[in-house]
Amino acid sequence: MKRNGFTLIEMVVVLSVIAVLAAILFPTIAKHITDSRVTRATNECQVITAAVMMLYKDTGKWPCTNEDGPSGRVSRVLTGNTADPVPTGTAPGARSGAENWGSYGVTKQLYDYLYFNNPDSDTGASNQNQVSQDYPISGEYAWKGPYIDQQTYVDPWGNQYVISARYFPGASWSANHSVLILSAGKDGLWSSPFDDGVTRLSATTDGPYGPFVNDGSYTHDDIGTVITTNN
Ligand SMILES: [Ca+2]
Ligand SMILES: [Ca+2]
Ligand SMILES: [Ca+2]
Repeated sequence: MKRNGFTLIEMVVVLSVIAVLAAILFPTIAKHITDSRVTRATNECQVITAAVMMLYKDTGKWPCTNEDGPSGRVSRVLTGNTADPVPTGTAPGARSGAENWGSYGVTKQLYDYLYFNNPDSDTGASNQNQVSQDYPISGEYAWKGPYIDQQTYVDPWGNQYVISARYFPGASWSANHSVLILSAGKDGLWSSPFDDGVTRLSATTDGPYGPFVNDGSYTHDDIGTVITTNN
């Protein structure tokens, strides 16, 4: 008997097999994509952390700006262009102060410390290397950047990373707080307390929590690193 194409039964069998394979593989593939994004975010946080440490080694200054900077201490350092989004929402069960990652105080862009020599209140390449306003460019504490090989960083979900620069050493409130560089993660919502640090992690009333310690009482997908400052 001569055959033309497939029988209905054959088509049903083939489509069923495809459907089963897709059902099996899709969650695996989706998880793999998510994992690779988490890895990228973690790597970028580490790259930025290393660059901040190099800046400090050369200039003796943290990217928080007090004596050199805009009026008011910088509370947050953002890593993208000013137009790139910074999440403002908080996730269900977010810790107290999580909203500060999206809104707190005076902000400045990371590239004004690590890519351009411009820690004062203005912004961008055209305002760098100003004598007595920006880092010195000669002498023992000279700025020797760029410390990063790209001007801006946004996380794998399109949002800026945020550094809790308020807690770099140099202000009375910075003691016993960790400086974090943090991504809001896949959900684009903040869960971690802005002032997460030594005090909060050791307080029995608070319990252990934060971006890296989870007591199981809440879930979050924030990603970040700690910048160790010895304060
Ligand atoms: Ca200036
Ligand atoms: Ca400047
Ligand atoms: Ca999150």
